[in-house]
Amino acid sequence: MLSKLFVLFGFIAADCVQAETGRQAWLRYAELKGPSLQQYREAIPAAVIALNKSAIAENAQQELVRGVRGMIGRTLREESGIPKEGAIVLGTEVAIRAAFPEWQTDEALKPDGYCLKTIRRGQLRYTIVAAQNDRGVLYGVFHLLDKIALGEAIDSLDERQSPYAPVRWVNQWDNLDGSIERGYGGRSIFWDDGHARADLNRVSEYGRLLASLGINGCAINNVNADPRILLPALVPDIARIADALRPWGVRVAISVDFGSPKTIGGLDTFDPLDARVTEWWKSKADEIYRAIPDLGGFVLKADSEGRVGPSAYGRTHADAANVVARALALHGGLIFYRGFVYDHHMDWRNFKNDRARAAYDNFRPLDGKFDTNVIVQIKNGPIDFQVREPASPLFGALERTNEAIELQITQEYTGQARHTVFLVPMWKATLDFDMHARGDGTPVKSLVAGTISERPAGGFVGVANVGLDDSWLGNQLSQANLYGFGRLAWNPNLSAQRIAEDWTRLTFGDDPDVLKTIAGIQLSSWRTYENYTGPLGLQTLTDITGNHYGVNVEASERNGWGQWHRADANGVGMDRTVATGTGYIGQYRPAVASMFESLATCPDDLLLFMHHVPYTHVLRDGKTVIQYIYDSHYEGAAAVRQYVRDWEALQGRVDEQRYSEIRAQLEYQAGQAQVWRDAVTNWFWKTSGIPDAQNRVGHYPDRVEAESMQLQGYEIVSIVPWESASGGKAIQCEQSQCVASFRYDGATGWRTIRVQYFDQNNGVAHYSLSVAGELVDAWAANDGLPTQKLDGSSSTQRVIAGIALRPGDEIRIEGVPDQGEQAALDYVEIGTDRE
Ligand code: GCW
Repeated sequence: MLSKLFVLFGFIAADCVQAETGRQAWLRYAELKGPSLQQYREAIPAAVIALNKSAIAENAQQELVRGVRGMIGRTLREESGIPKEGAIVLGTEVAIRAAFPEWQTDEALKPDGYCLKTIRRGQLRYTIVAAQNDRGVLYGVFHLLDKIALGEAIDSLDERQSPYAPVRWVNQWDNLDGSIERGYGGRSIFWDDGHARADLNRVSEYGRLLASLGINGCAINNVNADPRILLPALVPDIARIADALRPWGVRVAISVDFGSPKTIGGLDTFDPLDARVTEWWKSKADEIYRAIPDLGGFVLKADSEGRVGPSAYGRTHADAANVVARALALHGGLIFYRGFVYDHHMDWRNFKNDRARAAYDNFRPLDGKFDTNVIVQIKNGPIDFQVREPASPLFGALERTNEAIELQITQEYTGQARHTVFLVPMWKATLDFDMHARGDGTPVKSLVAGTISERPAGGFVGVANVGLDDSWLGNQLSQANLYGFGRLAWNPNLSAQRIAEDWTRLTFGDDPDVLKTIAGIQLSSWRTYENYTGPLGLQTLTDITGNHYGVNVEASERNGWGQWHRADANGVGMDRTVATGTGYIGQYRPAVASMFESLATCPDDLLLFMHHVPYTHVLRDGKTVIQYIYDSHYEGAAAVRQYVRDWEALQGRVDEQRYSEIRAQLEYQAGQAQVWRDAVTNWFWKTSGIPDAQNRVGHYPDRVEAESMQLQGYEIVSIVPWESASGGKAIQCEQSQCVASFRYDGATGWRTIRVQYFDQNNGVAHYSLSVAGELVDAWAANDGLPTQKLDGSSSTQRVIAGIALRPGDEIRIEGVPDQGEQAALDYVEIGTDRE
């Protein structure tokens, strides 16, 4: 008893301390207020019974107790039989039917599906959570708690829910050393220093978040797999992680390296058709399944980006997938074979070459040759998680092969969690896109779920990459992407608005202004980001051979990676037409292909992905391509500035920690959006020679370039790429301290001073700013931006509002470098206050 109480209080105390760090995400169970609290207090029975005994069922019951205690302030009594009072009863359909023979249903639930039903016996009211399996019971409990959190009535329930697809998985690109490839939320929750972490509490917490969304599988290591994952010494580690996730109904999978039979297996080959290799995979699978009988399976990235694969022996992807599949089949395991296969040494001079063709060209000829427990895991678009891509044609081309769509929750090319980009609208655009695979009515979602062709497995995979940070993903608002992925995987017919609103209410509460502002930011954020990073299907104009973060318009050109946009003096865009281009468009079914092939019907949002056009080509809204590029960048940057103002209006209505984290994030994003805006617009101006009709590009009346200031110690440097710094130049300090100053020559008034400086990750430089001899601000360049260079990735903005300026005032910035970080400056802008 004592220990039970201790656990109870420990857990309540821990809850309070951690309450608003973001770690509880959308499962905060914050206390309800006002009349709804009273209603639930009246509606909620006092007892709960779990009819089935299993770790998952136990968790379901505990979760219910926890949620009701948090939201309603009532502690449910755990009973073992149906009491003679109202109660919440949890159980599988079989168990519920035995206890409530009067419960009739015609329609069978699918695996993981559940039903919430109110059954009345005289005066007594029982709230039933019935499911096909234990996992479904857990999902039903989460759904019941969601309803309470969202203020929905629970006294007369009659609801059935079944998942849209059997596969609802996340992948983690975690390395065994604890780093995460493309992870922005801290170090791995799973791994550290070559082994599973000693403390796997965060893994259990993650399992709870996943279960609340109906996610039922998780691959726990990078698809760029370290072959050591298959060493016998790692099996107990995998087993421990599986133990932490199992009570949440989440099956573990591992990513494997196709060369393993040779690298760690002692064979001299990994040829998939060699009998010794077949035997090796079989005994390896047996060994792992002995320790983890419910392992979900393997994920395999082969013949891609330097990974070995079947091509080493002239074998096909089907040969490779099947040799592993057969080893797993005996244990009910699946193999997710990644469709992300392409040549990254393509000759860029050949205008018929096209990376976008690769997935279809590689996999279409193999349709029907994969075993039934193989799932081809296909990225949403044909390139690589760019800010906008068309749906991969491969979705419509495989008729006899299981498919899963791979969506990237972690924001690799979409701002790395430093920019708020809610990806659900983007994912929905693909999921709802009709591939015309069997005439009309075959949207991508139905193809991946196998509902069209009755394929046995398939569904949704999200690359999540959560880490140890309290925010999980590195940005409080980015959590909505994990949430949104789960909701769509369960039901892709939900609207983006519904998902954004549910998430906001669960995560931040019910204040209507908070809801309006956050949902408003989220729902417009993808278009906003696209506007300043790569509109019209240009793809993200980032440093694609480097960190995939800052702006670098030409990084995609003249190399073998194939993310070309082919912008030159005369025009822009990849010609992927059948008539004159790479023929990529011909990979779609005729109805889709003809829509993309014709300039008259190709959507403007994908125009430059499909066609090469002159800058003067006129879009549907009457603008030329070049003017659209200018305007969209100004609109995008202005929209983020507005997000900051909108957010600031919420001060005091959102808890302090998350309020200030999000304010800082949005303010940073506003500065970066301006860097992108200026870089891309200047690059296209210089390249096309066509000026901005509104005369904004290249004209910055509020700006004082650092290189034109009075410099003491600072020296002028050229920045590469030139477009990532204003005027192509910046100043840097190679001494112990330097000064840059100038005299303000504008009108008297309250002003906001914006200092554009560089924050590399190789030191912590310090800056101070004084006005007319008075120190008004000092700051450290201590952000962990992903570069050591002076470029668009490190360029960042300090905003100093509320400064009274008079003509002739000296504005003086002092920079103190640190360990190679040179306290560099790009420019200062002086605007009217709060501009
Ligand atoms: O988007 C690219 C990433 C790689 C990743 C690869 C893939 C895990 O830049 O980091 O590798 O895709 O999806 O395999």
